[in-house]
Amino acid sequence: MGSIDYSQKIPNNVNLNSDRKLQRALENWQPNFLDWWGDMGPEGAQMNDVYLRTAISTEPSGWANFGYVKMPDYRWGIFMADQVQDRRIHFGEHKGKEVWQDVPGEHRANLRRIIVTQGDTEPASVEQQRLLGLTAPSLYDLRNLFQINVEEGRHLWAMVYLLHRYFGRDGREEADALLERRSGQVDNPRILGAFNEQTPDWLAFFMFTYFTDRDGKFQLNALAESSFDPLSRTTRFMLTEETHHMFVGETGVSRIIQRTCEMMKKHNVEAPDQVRKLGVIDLQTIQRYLNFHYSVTLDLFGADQSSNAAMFYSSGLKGRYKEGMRKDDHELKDQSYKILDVQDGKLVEKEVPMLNALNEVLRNDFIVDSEGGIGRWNKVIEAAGLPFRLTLPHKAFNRQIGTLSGVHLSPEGKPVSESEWNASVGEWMPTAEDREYVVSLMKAVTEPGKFANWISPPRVGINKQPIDAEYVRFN
Ligand code: BYC
Ligand code: FE
Ligand code: FE
Repeated sequence: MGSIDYSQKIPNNVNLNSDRKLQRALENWQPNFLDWWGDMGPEGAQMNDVYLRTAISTEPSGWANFGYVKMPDYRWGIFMADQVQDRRIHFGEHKGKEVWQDVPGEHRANLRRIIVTQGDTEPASVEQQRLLGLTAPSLYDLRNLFQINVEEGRHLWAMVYLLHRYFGRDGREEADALLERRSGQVDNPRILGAFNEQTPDWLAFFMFTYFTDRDGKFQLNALAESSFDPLSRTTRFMLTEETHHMFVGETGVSRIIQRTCEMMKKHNVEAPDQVRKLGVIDLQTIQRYLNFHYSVTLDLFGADQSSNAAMFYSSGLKGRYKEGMRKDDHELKDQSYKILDVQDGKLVEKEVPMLNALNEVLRNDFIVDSEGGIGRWNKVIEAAGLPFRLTLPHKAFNRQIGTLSGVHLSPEGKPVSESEWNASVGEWMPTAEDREYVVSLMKAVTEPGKFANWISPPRVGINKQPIDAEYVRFN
């Protein structure tokens, strides 16, 4: 078990050739996916040889193989983690029963909706990142971008397989629609807010992969608990790939900070306009980007009180982060949870039934996890002997979804009026001028081992290759 059959048109470890009808349906979807990739995938560099990892097995030890691939030839496939023998439902109303190998009729619409929402984010992120290859600060970074892009494409395959295999005709229609929506398009946008924002520069890309891919980590972990076993197995394998995406984000931001601090020390300057004269990104702008990406990502967890969330949990469709390690009854019926509410423009705590607050529970787990990287980024600034510190803004800052969308708050959490907000928003969130400045730095560096002025080299290369390896070969 675990190994992947690459002799087939669609690589897979799900015995696809034992179901001819399904195989044909997916082989019909495949050229549409490739057309979408051609239109909306990375711009400009599709025919280059890229040093990519490809999954060869779903075993945690040695699951990937590295080699040069042209992106359109990447072997996108369908990979599931091995089935766990005698796996039981371990939360919600069906606790203790066997997990489902098929979709129970009464949960069909909700499961489809969860899978479609998850699936929609994957191509959306590729669309958001499609121009970044034209301005990569090094071949190392270019390769990492492309690695993430092909894997998000594979995550789309993972959800499309579930739709085709378990949801019949409406599943196939949803799979087609996943290739039709477009990030940021007014008529037919992607489903969730953050996936319709632009990712116009590499600072935005690294913030996105640090924060928004981390929403992926938490949502996938919650889905890995699902009683619908194929969803659990699929998402468990996706999580293996996700780790690298967040690594790219964390180290990318860290390397930008490191370079900025180096130049600040060398030239003994601290004021943002002077820092910019050195061709690096001032720490204040980094903080504003952080505020933006963090707050739009918090919105991805949904409303703080959600009857959907309660129903997803009670019926066993979606668990909590690390459900199995929590010491409670895993039904949560009589429990309550404190959330923030807005009263007369002020924030107050409010106790609500925990089942209805499960989006908030997951959001809080995400917040704790996000803090780790901020601490590590601050260590870089501290080591340079500079007083500046990055912080996560208040949870209610710049929110558009849920109760907290009803209040204006400073990043520190102070309620402000609409006019105060308008007067200060340029200090708190990236301005058009900030973005223009950052974009002005974005010039492709294509010589192996060379890095743009505004970012430090990484500490190590990919897969034990040297930092100056030719990670992308231009043809
Ligand atoms: N933008 O009751 P609520 C990833 C809608 S990222 C726009 O709270 P629910 C990745 C909501 O649809 C992981 N609309 O909803 C990362 C609902 O609409 P209706 C993605 C939003 O269902 C980087 C209404 O507001 N996976 O993998 O409890 C690169 C009421 O909301 C938003 C998942 O999200 C928003 N931000 O919670 C690549 C997992 N938020 O019904 C990939 C699957 C909410 O009133 N999804 N709405 O029309 C879910 O579990 C849930 O759908 C959500 C929303 C947690 C997202
Ligand atoms: Fe993904
Ligand atoms: Fe990802």
